[in-house]
Amino acid sequence: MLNPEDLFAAFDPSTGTIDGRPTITRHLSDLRGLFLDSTAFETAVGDKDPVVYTVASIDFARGEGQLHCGLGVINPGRVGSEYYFTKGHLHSWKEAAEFYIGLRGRGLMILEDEKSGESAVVDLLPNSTVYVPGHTAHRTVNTGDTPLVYIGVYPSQAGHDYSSIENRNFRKVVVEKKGAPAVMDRTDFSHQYQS
Ligand code: S6P
Ligand code: ZN
Repeated sequence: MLNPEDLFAAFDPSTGTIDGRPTITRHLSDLRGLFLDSTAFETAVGDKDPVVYTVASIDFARGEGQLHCGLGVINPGRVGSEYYFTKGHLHSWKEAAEFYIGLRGRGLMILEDEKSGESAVVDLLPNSTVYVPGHTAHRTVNTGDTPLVYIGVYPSQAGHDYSSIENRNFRKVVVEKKGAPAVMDRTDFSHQYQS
């Protein structure tokens, strides 16, 4: 059925909402265990447990060949020197690729091949796209001082697999160094925070 009311969706990049569609909100406490500095993390969670990001999604069409999309907004912020980021995931249907489209702000995507562990860190900027191949874990990082706003378009059957990321995390971290974002190997950093 070509029902214009289903096919059209108005979104607001300022609020991160899509008219009539659900939005999920991730607070800092939802990211426990993923940041390098656990002491800075608990301090930052504090009483207020700030919102790190929201994702509104359009998922009315399901099945082979169908597409979903998400409108993500990551607030600016850091835990210690590490910039705010998304949980990160593989797709449950491993072959599923995804296009990210930058709308506002500036950030990076950390990509990691699930088999070889090869990493790439790619700019996510307005008027640009990032292609996430299948079998590639992806995390989005806001390296700016304004909200990072983007859209992701992915097969309806992609799904989210968060568990492998929660267990081993990404090999690359993005930290503020002398006022600018720097990409480092996690192994070069983590010893500083081990007690
Ligand atoms: C879904 C797509 C995005 C993310 C969003 C939040 O495949 O990649 O819509 O869901 O960026 O990230 P995460 O890792 O918390 O799902
Ligand atoms: Zn995805």
